[in-house]
Amino acid sequence: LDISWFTDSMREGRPVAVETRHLIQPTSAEGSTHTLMATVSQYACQRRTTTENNNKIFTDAFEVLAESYEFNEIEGRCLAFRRAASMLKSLPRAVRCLGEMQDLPCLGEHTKAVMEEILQCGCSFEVKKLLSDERYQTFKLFTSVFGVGPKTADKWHRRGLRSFSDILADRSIHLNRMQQSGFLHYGDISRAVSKAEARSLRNIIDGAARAITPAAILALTGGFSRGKEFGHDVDFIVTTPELGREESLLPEVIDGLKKQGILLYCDYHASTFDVAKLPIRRFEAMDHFAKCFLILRLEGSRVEGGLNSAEGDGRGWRAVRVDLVSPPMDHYAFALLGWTGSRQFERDLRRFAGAKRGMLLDNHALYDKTKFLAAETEKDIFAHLGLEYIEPWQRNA
Ligand code: DCT
Ligand code: MG
Repeated sequence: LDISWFTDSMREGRPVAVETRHLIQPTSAEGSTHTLMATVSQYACQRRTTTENNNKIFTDAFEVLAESYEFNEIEGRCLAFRRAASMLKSLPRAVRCLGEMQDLPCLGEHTKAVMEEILQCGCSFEVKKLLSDERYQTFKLFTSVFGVGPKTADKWHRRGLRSFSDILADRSIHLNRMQQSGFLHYGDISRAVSKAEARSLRNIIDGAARAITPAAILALTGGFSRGKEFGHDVDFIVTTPELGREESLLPEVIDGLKKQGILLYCDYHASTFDVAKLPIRRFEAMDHFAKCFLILRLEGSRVEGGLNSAEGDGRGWRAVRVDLVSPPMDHYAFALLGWTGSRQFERDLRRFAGAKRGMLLDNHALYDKTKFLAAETEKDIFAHLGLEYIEPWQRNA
């Protein structure tokens, strides 16, 4: 996952004021509104969103605006643009005129104004201005480094630094281990990971886990489990049904990768998960399961059709970001649902659970008041929430 969200303090999971309007509107079921296209829910977990985006012209613009608000730590506006983009991605066709916007949920004054401008002029001048803005460009560049979030980017920007060579030449700057690896492998890890590369990594992790225990369970999560062709990393759940064994599994898998000589970077976090401390009422960006953020060396010879490499790169290998998480088996379904994403789908699942059902959902568990609702599969969790099941490939919200 994107490490910069360690510092992400979004108002995730908490209901916002606008929702009360939907609660008291007798004509709209579950916060839905009728439109020319279909019935569109304001919750991503009640929409089916494939990787086919018919409104890219709007959502690309919204992403620039959301990012800019994120850089400036204006969380509410950032989330408003992300939520609007997510809703548009679920539509079966492009929005063609102003009138069609009126009945769609998640659109406010600002988002509608941007869409109107795009419909009329083909682009948004606010977005154009941002794209050529020096501060936006510098933040974009700095946060593209593994281990650099908006706070660090801001610190460097304030010091007058504008390029990678500025940073690397400044002796007063101390890069942490993650950022050092980020710069070292910049070219490789800023290049997209292909599906074939993800498949090859799956075999590698599977082999490493099974060498430790034949009972090991490996599940692909994140963007690739939603059917994306490319990703910025590859996310897996690695665990075992042998009780308590999952605690030591991850360090042993890491050790195995090291012995193969393919471990380029490892940031391991031991489990801080404690059932006695559930439910966690405060939203935390990171769950408590054992996990590690890795950079692995992937040989081209192990990838069907070869590496997604830069042209003329004759090394025969590339560095790839891989995340592994290891929940205990009785929380497996919650971890799987949480790590499958998308980010917006997860946000809305939690928001829906709270606002519509008075329940508490996170990557660890689902609680109805103080009662833990057990689940073996993702389908069980959707059923507990009274939601229609949405397949992973329909969660690209
Ligand atoms: N996640 C989340 N909330 C966040 C960040 C991540 O719930 N703020 C979950 C959803 C996806 C999963 O973790 C993995 O995160 P990423 O790898 O960042 O997302 P992705 O969908 O796999 O995207 P990419 O294809 O770019 O890796
Ligand atoms: Mg990912």
